[in-house]
Amino acid sequence: MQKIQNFINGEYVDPAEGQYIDNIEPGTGKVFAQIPNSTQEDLDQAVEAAKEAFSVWSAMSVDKRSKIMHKLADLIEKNLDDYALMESRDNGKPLWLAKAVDIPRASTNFRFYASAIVNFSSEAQVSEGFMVNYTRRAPIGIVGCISPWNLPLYLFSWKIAPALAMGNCVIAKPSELTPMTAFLLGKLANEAGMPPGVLNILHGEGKGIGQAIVEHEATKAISFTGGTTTGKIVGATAAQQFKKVSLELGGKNPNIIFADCDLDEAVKTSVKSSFTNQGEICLCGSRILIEESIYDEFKKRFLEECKKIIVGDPMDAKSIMGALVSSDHLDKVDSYVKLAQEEGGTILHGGKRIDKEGFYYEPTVIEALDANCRTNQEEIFGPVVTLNPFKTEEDAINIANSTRYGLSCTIWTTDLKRAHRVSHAVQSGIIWVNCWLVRDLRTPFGGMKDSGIGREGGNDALRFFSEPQNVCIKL
Ligand code: TXE
Repeated sequence: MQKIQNFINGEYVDPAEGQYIDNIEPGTGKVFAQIPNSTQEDLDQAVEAAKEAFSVWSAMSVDKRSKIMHKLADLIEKNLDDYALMESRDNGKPLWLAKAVDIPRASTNFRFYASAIVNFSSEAQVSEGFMVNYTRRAPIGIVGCISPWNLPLYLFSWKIAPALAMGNCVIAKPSELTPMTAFLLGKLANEAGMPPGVLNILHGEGKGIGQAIVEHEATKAISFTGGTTTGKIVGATAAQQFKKVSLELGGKNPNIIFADCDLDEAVKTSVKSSFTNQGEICLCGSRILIEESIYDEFKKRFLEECKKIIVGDPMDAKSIMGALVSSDHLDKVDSYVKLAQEEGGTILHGGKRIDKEGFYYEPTVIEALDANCRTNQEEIFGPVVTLNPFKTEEDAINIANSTRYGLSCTIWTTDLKRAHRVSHAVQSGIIWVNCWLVRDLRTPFGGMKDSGIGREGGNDALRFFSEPQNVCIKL
């Protein structure tokens, strides 16, 4: 069985206290690897390495840093098949999805920030005849990047790429449920020519090494993606030392279908926004709100499409959905489906575990729930959606805004004015009109309300990972 290691100062090393935890393959339910359960000593070694490396990396020309990151992007592309296989075995997602989305996007993240840093310029304000101000943006130093299990390398690289591009050294921790592709990345960072200590990757539990990274006085900024409950702890811990913090948390996203929409497109894309990656994407539209006049028609067509979804072995090209990430998560999803029934919901499709080894669950559609019940308010983060009729545009907006979350929203309409009106009224950081999950990496990414603070993406991320200093010159 494979035993993976931490990556510190450009070398793969065993955890100082020799503790390991099992990593389970969701597709089979069997132990697949052992991962370090890192401790303070491992973190201290990573901090020492990062401190040493910072003077080299931050002083390196932007062009040179950019070239190393482009090389890393090339290497990920070259290793696409191996990486996709690991990601799929580690997470339970279909192999085709890891190949088509997760790994290419990880490479794009490095490529995007390798280019973005070359084009990033300081702001200047000129008060004619009086003064000139310019804002210098310096790297912060050592930063902590903590990522979740649903899109392992995609979200890991989404954080570390801007941090590295800006000239920071990184101590990163992938989720203990999905450590494999982050583990492999160390080797490629070396091959790309990244100096030792610039990128350090520690594995282990969130409450242990994750919390220690946030608490360590050497980490000056924390970028975290994960659950809202954990985000609260991370935010509170970071606040004690006035650290910069970016929190990308959960969602309970509305998918609003107006009667004037292109129904074919709305149905087709709603199936994707409900069940892609087993519904384990923070941007999935888990509450489908449908205008009353087309409710029956939408429901009929949506259910017909749901019946075509094949759930199965992640390695099988025919599987549209694979396994959920863990046995605990499977229990959580199942408990919400039971709760929905207690709350008066009717299961229109699915609603059960699939009787085979591994953590498989049917795509599940539920109706006849109150907008304020727990099933419609709490994040399930699995293949479960609710169908909810609405009467007027105002109703749709009120229901959309009724949860504590505000991450993303999809609106289906052919009325241009309504598209703008509803977009502006919905409290979500990301709005998609007549599409879903379409991303331009230059745009600000993140949520309102309990979905987090701060924005990732484009120059927002480069600003987050830098310390602004205003220089004023009197003319
Ligand atoms: O995530 P956690 P979990 C949601 C989803 C899911 C729930 C819990 O609803 O069911 O969160 O999932 C690390 N200090 N999302 O428990 O705990 C942890 O090791 C520092 C939405 O798996 O938030 C992992 O690396 N770090 C989400 C990362 O935080 C800590 C994606 C995320 O784990 C820590 C995942 C601590 N005290 C879950 N405790 C999204 N927004 O995409 C844990 N960690």
